[in-house]
Amino acid sequence: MDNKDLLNEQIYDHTKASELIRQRAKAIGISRRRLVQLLTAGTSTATVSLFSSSQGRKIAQAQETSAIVKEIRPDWFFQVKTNLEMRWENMYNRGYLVPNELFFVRNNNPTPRIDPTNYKLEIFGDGVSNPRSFSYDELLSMPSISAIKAVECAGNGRSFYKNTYGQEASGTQWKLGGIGVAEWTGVPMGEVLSRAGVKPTAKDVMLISLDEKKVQRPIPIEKALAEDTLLVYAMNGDILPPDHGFPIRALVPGWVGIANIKWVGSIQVSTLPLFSVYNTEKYILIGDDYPVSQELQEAGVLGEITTEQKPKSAFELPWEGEISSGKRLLRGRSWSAQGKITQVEVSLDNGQTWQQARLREPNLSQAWVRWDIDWNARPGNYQLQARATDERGNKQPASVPFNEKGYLYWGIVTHSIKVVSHIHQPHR
Ligand SMILES: Nc1nc2c(c(=O)[nH]1)N[C@H]1C(S)=C(S)[C@@H](COP(=O)(O)O)O[C@H]1N2
Ligand SMILES: [Mo]
Repeated sequence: MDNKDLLNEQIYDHTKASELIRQRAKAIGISRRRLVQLLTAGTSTATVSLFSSSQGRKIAQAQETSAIVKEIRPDWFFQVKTNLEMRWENMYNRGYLVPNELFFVRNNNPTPRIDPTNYKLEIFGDGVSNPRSFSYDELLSMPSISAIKAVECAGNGRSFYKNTYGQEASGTQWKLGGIGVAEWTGVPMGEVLSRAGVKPTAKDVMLISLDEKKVQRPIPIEKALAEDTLLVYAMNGDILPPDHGFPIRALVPGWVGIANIKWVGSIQVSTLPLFSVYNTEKYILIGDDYPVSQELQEAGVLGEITTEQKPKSAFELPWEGEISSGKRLLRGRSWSAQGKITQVEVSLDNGQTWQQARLREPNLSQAWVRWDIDWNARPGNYQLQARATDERGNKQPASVPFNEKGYLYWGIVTHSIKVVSHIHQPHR
């Protein structure tokens, strides 16, 4: 395989799955062939249990009160446990970037409070010849770049599986606010790794967090050394806020949200494949309509591992409630991890008729595009829809087949809105 291929998340995940099987088979002292025989002879439940012991693992529920540092205004966010979903209507009055205070938060554990004066980023493992650590000040003094990129949760849009199939996928029931775009400033990860003497034989890089459960997930060395993979210390021109990973988080552009590890405390560089539950048990597409490739099937893996996100669209409107009648710009945004958005169509009548939306600059790859149409909104009930196409030709479909964990929903979403006659309000 060409190493360039490993920049593609899906190819990397396939590679990982085969490696995992070989490793597990070896660990329990049976040949890979025998393992495959055992697995294919068993029921599918047996296959699941090899890869998903998550039923047995009960993640302690974090105290809802102290889990998040930023102000949790109910008009800014929907809160689900330790997560904050952005309310899209607030983006109507904003620019391209999501301000830090409005940016969604996806926390498996409470936000840790880290003192930057004691902070050390540890680089270790057999893939570096000069294992060493970096202080916060050292990182800040290194060459840095800024990149405008989206971070999107793999489960963004999950609740629409229920709307479509009447069956709830497990996990946080995000509508479409599990995404944000920011300008991230940081040191290229490759710069840090090269100062630690990264070896040409290095294969995988594990980003390990300082949070309570030490959330960690590997990326291939190829992605770690990519020019826009960053160790971030600033967000939209401010010091990185605690909930978004202060003092240092990873930015892994285009890959699912979980790749962007927050509060990074150490980085293991290995010449051998590395694994974590975040790419072997979670983030897997399981369902009747998600046939497993021959390769994975032979390896005994029950589902494809989640891959790059496809296009989605959201209106800058509240999900419930009313708007007043009159001429307005109906606005929204569309995005795809697979490239720029090339076209957005909008329907005011539940998909019967469509019109082209105007795309507004900038339209950045792995971020999003703002768009609008003129709308003379008359009183009544509307079923708004938007469908985007990206430069790879992915066009949002009417629906997306169900998968148990509810990942990667990119179907067209119906946004009901009631327009009421405009009542003149005196100036306050
Ligand atoms: N240490 C750590 N990093 C993490 C997470 C986490 O729970 N712990 N959540 C991940 C997930 S699932 C997502 S979608 C993004 C969300 O980034 P944000 O909270 O800055 O919006 O962070 C990722 N990084
Ligand atoms: Mo996520």
